[in-house]
Amino acid sequence: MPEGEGAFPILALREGAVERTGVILATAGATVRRVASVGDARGPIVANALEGRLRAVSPLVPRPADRRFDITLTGQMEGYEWGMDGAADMRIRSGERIEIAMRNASMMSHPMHLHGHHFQVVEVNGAPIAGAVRDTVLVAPGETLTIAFDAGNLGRWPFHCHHLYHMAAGMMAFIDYDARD
Ligand SMILES: [Cu+2]
Repeated sequence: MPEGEGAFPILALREGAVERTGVILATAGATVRRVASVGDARGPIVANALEGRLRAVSPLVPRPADRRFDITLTGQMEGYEWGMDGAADMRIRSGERIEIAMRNASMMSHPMHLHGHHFQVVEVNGAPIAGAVRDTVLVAPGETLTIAFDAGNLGRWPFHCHHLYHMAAGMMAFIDYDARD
């Protein structure tokens, strides 16, 4: 909150449209004015551009990937089927640097979530970056994004779209540590 007294709208903008909604945080006694539900400008389109501007405070030590998976996110509203082509058999070993390159061939954004690890965004739409460290990243329609992590947490870990209705309709995969570890 800013210093001092006042009322501070926190607005959610509709993507590509003028509608908005939200809450108003106000100090005691502040005058709370009505905020119109329609703004002057359209809300921004959610794409990978913002992600591409982020840089990690504590990035991975740069090194070549030992193993890379190329995954295409697929799906359509008709028939409501969603998929992760190329993610059927993702086996890794402890100590490896892993890269997962994702291309979103569908018309919707997918928040892709990996269990058991934090990963770094290392490529957005073809541009290599030392990007944000996360466990979930949004992959926008028609765009590409690559994540990297150091394998070191034995197990069988879900890697999936965090829209649970996409996950239930096919956007579900697993990263499996090789049993020889
Ligand atoms: Cu999804």
